[in-house]
Amino acid sequence: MKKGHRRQGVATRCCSAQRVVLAVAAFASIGWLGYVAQWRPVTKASRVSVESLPRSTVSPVELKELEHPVFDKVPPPILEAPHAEKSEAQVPQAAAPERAPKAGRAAFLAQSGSDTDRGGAETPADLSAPGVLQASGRTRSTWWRASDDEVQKSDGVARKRREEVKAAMVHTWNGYKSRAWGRDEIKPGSGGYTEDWGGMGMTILDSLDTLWLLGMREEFAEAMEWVRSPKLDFSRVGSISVFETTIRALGGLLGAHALSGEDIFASRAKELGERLLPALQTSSGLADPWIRLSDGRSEGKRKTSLAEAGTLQLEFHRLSEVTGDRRFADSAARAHDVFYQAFKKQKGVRGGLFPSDIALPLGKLSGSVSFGANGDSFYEYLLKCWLAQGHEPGSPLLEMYDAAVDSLQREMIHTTPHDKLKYVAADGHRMEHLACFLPGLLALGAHLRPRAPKRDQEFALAEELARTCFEMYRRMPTGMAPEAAIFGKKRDVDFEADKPWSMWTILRPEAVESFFILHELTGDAKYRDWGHEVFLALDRTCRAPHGYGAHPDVTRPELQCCKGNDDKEPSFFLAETLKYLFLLQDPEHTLSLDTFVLNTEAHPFPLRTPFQVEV
Ligand code: DMJ
Repeated sequence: MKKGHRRQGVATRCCSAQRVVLAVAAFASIGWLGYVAQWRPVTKASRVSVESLPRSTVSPVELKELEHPVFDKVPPPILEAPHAEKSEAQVPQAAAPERAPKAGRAAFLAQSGSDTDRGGAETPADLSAPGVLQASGRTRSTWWRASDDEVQKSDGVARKRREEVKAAMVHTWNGYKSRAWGRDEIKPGSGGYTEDWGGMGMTILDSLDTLWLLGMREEFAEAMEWVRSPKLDFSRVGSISVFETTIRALGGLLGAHALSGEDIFASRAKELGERLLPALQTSSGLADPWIRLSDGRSEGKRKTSLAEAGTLQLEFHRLSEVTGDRRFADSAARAHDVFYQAFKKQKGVRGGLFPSDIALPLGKLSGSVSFGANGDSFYEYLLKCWLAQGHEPGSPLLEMYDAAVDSLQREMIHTTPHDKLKYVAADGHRMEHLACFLPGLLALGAHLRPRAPKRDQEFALAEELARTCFEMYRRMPTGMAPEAAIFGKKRDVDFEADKPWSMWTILRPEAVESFFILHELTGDAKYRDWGHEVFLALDRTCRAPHGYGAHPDVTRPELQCCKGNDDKEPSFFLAETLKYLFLLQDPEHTLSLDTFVLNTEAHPFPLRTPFQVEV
């Protein structure tokens, strides 16, 4: 008899006898429902089925067989949950460095030692407070190569470009506001809407910090009032993807809190975190991928992916920092324990590469290795969680990240014979646009690991891969990159759009995310030029009456965007694509990569222990 996938509403590390009793009780009530429930792929490439991806030779492993977790460390609390809501609508003016300390802050300082223990004025607590934006500046990097003159010239051009990006955000925000306010996503062609994320106004939650960063303060205030109002009611939300809700909604609320300091975002984040918590409290330690937000019940999914299970920890860690409640970080960190055990035993894991499919509830790993759909952000969060948790040397997260980068370079990087373009692929020489986050990650990883022996090589690879991602745009007749490209098919052509499966575009952010990070670290104006070209192509190809939408075939400019199935504007377009395009062209932005970590949906969280470049 097959078991249903159950919710475990109990402390995370209960004894096995309790587990058995709970399992039987839970199974009796909901087990058969879980058994019949269908798997729905929910990760990055929602239009690419899991089955269509190439399979690797990695053999399956039962994660459940592995030993006890080793991650006993959890972050100490920083702030208690702020609940002092304001009664009247306000237009927030700016982050407020002069703000009085929050209620729990003194307590945190008392328990974690004096400021001088952690290095003087820039204390961890100070940097967690709203207002940190005022203190941080440009990222300092070994690879900076722009002269002052070049910077000045580039900044002048960029200031004009950032206004064009802002105008695009105004266009799409106005469309959403007038046609789909409070709905998950607008249909930009017809002016209709979708409620694909459970009906929690996902576009609002995902866009808050973009509005803030683009200086759209009145729009931000309106969005904040909606968040404060009973219209945002998590208790009425049904079946949701835990991964998507965490990175978009929880991440969005926490990012808005970090930038504005408005308490309502912290209290709404806590409320949402409480509702998501049952999904993390499973017997395997791997999150239940789908639950009902209204009552926490499992949808009984029998599969998850590496990306879904390994892309929750940054948000829940931040939620613990903000609320002072360790349950969030503790519960999410269990998945990293599980993955570390699999890594140490090298059962089913090859070097630092993990298969992307996970069968539940036992956690059996199988399938292909991927830095695109189903795998990508798992690797991203190894580095980013290590950074957010204090970036200590010797951390298991860092060990896994180092191994992943090493294996990636040895096994998955290829070069085209024609223009010597580097690309990343497992089998089949298919590179997804999703994998274009990798140049940014590799560059950030090289920057943050001054003692990594091959960091120069990693940084050079990052720049080469970024060039390939740009070429994926530049060489298409629309100027937009396809969802995936096939490399190395013909000797004299580097790559082609993956037709008929993945020649469409859905306004993804990964390439411009990498351009932003590389520009921050090098000052090289070419990344701004590339971002601007992408923006112009996007504006030309995907603009619709009520926003921006998908295009069916980037090789055919004569086709129109935003019709039928392409009448869709993902919230990540506002959360990420437009944000990165703007920040890339914004010389005045203060989101230093040394003081902030951006989650996989581009929501910024201040680092409790800022990174300092070694000189
Ligand atoms: C976003 O939701 C996030 O970037 C996620 O990590 C991947 N998929 C989309 C963007 O493509």
